[in-house]
Amino acid sequence: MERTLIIIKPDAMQRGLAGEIIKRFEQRGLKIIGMKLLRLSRQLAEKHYDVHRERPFFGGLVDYIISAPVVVMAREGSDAVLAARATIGATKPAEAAAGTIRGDFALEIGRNLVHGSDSVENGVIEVANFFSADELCGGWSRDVDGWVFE
Ligand code: IDP
Ligand code: MG
Repeated sequence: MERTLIIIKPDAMQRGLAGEIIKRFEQRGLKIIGMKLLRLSRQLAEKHYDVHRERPFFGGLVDYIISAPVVVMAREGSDAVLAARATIGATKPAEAAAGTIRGDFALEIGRNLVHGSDSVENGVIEVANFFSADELCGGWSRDVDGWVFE
């Protein structure tokens, strides 16, 4: 079962878009197994974006992601990574399709509202970086009528 880490970034929080973004994932049918509000430490932000450490925008990216509280969500399901990325839209918001979160609400690459894990492998790693096991809530599933709680 795939997992993906979603971060509602500081620009989305500042613009009051957290509810809109959560709504879109909920509508999409991605099962939520963890959600919390937190302010990232610099250490966690640098670990999260480690793959971009050598890029010129790294420092600004880390400063930005720690600049305000963010909502982090763990979502689970088959194809969760691909489905979440499709709901989020292209990294460069100008290229993001209308109907995606970035395509509907963003234009600046440095202010693209939301993070989603980019691979199945990274989804598992990123969820583990942000959530302890006892913060994750399984025990529910989906049938044709919607969510079923065991
Ligand atoms: P992603 O968020 O769509 O996975 P990545 O390429 O992993 O995109 O980049 C991580 C984040 O770094 C982006 O979401 C964006 O906020 C920021 N970023 C990426 N490229 C640039 C850039 O060229 N200038 C400024 N910020 C960038
Ligand atoms: Mg990425």
